[in-house]
Amino acid sequence: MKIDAVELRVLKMRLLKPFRTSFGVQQDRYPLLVRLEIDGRSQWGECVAGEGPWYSYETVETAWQILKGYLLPAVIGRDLVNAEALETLFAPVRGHHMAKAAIEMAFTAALAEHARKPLAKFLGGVRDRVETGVSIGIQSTVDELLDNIGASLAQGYRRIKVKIEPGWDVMALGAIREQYPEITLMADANAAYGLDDADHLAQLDRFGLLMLEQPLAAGDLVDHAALQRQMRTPICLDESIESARDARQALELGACQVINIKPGRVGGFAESRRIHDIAANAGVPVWCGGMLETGIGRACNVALATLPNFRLPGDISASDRYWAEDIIEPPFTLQRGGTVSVPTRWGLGVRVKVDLVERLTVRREMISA
Ligand code: NPG
Repeated sequence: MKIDAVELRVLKMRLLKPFRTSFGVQQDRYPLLVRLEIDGRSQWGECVAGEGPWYSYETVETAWQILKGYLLPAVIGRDLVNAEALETLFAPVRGHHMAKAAIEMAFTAALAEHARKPLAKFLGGVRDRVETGVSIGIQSTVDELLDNIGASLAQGYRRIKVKIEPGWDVMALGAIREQYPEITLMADANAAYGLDDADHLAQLDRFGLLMLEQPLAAGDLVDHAALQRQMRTPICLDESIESARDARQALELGACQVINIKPGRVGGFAESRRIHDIAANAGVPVWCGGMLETGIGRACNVALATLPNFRLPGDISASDRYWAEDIIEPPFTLQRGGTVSVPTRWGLGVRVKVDLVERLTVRREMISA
């Protein structure tokens, strides 16, 4: 199959509620969308890069530039038999996995459609529903945090993840456990601590957390291994794992016991699959993270999370958690048991609301050969 042209767009979308992490507060999301033209048909994809270089060095602006300047010229007009062929053409560009993933995932969805399969089946998925949880940002007060958790549980979410940072950890988690001793609870630090905090972090062991996500900096695999030796709570890595090689090295070092796979962070579905397999062979469970995606990225995450070793609930909440109106139809909704249904139509499996996308667009450009 051949990609004839690619349209890049940035949308401006207001989040229903501001989202606060240890990086800062986010009120608006500027999703970077790609629309591949293949055989006269459109195939949409989403880049998960953030507005600033906090979670990763990649941003909406750098992804646009790398796509336009390097990645798209390498693939437009070339015959591509599979996603690996695309990866080979992208390989000379170092890093920039988020920019690469946007194209790889859209192209894979096109391959699925061509093969007349839903994306999940095309990837080798084994489920028709995926378990999901919520990610609750840092709140101003403990009461607000508890209210927020209560509301999420009432909606039917079964796993609660809370963001933590120094000054908002032991006290906040203690208050949660007092009110909700039994819920499935985990914490995400987004790299806010250092190994000097090991004794402090070890206090989290008493809260029976499902896992502690990314306590230390992304590059600190050795320090994560040292921290894991000092804590009972399983450490999960997110920012640290940008490739299958990272996953292999992290597991060899004992740096984590769980891996969060975000296809947008690791370059797409093919690399996600490799990480999934490495973890499965090591007996380590994985789950699918989220990056405040629109329904397009969400559909990709849902499809990936149907693979067998996605054994823990993902951050794949329903569309209405973030958006007044999602840009896809039908929107993702929360189903019984805190799950989201896997689309059954061929390809990406959801319809993009092109009129709405048009109204939300703040920047666009067509790239062709
Ligand atoms: O449900 O999509 C979601 C958000 C889940 O907390 C979430 N994502 O660190 O994993 C993270 C965090 C994040 C969001 C990171 C946006 C970067 C950008």
